[in-house]
Amino acid sequence: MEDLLKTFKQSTNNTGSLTFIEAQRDVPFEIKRVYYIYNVAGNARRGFHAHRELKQFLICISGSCSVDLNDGTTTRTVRLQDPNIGVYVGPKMWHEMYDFAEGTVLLVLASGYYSEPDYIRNYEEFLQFVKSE
Ligand code: T46
Repeated sequence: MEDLLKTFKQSTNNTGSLTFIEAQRDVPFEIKRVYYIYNVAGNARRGFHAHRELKQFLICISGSCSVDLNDGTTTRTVRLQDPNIGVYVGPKMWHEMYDFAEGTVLLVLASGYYSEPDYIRNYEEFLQFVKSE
């Protein structure tokens, strides 16, 4: 699995920090949707799906969480805990998010509008989909 973590540009001075992300420059797609996940209980696990076509970047802009990324062969775990570091979650990547610290806000930049048919929520179906490509 190639390196999926990306450090975004940051401007810091004595008044604070500012991170900026430009579509098709800092992320390899046009951003069509932004959503964020918050108020997550520390013992909750989310995700449990892959996308057929959607490309996304996940960034913990506050707090921290862990993300398991599984391409059908290899599973990698990343800990997101820096507001200027994101993880790329492309198509055909089973992902689960867990171990959310209290107050965490997980920001997601997505290449497409919400589309339930783009989700594969069954793990066996995911493995079949990966093999068939
Ligand atoms: C993903 C991970 C990282 C909408 O109606 N519109 C939206 O744009 C989104 C993202 C979700 N929803 C609805 C669908 C469900 O009824 O909100 C509900 C919760 O979504 P879900 O259970 O899929 O949430 P997560 O945290 O498991 O997954 C989300 C994204 O859905 C998913 O695309 O990759 O975050």
